[in-house]
Amino acid sequence: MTTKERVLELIKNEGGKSLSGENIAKALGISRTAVWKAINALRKDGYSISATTNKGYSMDGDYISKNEIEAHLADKNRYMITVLNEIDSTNTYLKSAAEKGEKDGSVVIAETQTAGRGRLGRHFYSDKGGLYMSILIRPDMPTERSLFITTGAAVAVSRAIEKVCGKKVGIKWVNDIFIDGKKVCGILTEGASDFETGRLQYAVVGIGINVTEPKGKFNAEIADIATAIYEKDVPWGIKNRLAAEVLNQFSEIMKAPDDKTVIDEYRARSILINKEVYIIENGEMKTVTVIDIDDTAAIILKPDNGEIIKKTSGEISIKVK
Ligand code: BTX
Repeated sequence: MTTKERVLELIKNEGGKSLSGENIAKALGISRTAVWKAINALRKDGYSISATTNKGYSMDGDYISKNEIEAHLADKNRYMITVLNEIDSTNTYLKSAAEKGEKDGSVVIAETQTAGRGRLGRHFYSDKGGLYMSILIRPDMPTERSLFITTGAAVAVSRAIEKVCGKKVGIKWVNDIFIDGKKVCGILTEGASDFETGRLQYAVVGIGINVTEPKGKFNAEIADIATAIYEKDVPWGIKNRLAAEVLNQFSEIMKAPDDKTVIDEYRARSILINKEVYIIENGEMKTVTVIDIDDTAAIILKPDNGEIIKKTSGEISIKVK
């Protein structure tokens, strides 16, 4: 084990409590400068280690580590991962990299975002406690099928949360994951298309998961509609296993994202089918009953006193009643 790995072990073993530089140095028989160098190297690796005067170094159990994510990947060669402490938006970052030629499989994960984005210019609150990741893919796919990337990502995140965290989740058409009636994850897929061929140039799939509630609680704007996977007893290092499983599931699904089995799973996880909801279309709100989601991921609705209609995600937003 290197000095860096031994320092990491000691800090992790404290389970979030602080350990002084002096005690680390004594335990490992190294100088305090060597401890300090190891801490800096660990921070460069993406570990979020806090330093408190007179107390020492500590790490929260929900830390994010590139090495640990990679250790849980099924295919070690599929993704190139970058972990950042803070960024405006992982989607903005990766889109700009994609425009400059960044490769398929590049992944950016951040502890916090200062300007996390949702659909239609909406804000996505991204305090510490969440997992904010974007995946750059360059699939050979006609642009009109790109919605299947979002539905595929929703199925991947659902499977990952269930498998790693043991929580039952549902999908709210088209891009949200819910636990117990509240939003725990949002997905934003952005991309560029080649107009001549009508095929996708790239897509950036942004996934924001509330793993724990932020320390200062959710912002008042979302306090009633948002939830986190864990209220307490957060398993140590959970974000790394969760991020890796999302990536594992996503690469499996992306082999054929419009495959009937994926859409069937998406539909089976829907929390809207047979429910009365509000739809918002051109600023107007109506009550409708959701009948089904079809194989193109369009939603089939029955308005009060109206004929059955079909809508795509670009046309309407849905509010759960
Ligand atoms: P959306 O437009 O469907 O949802 C945005 C809405 O969700 C907001 O208007 C607000 O009501 C609610 N909301 C905001 N923040 C949260 C939150 N933390 N938890 C629950 N509800 C919230 C959803 O868009 C797509 C979000 C994608 C976020 C990822 S994070 C990584 C990547 N980078 C980036 O900038 N966006 C994506």
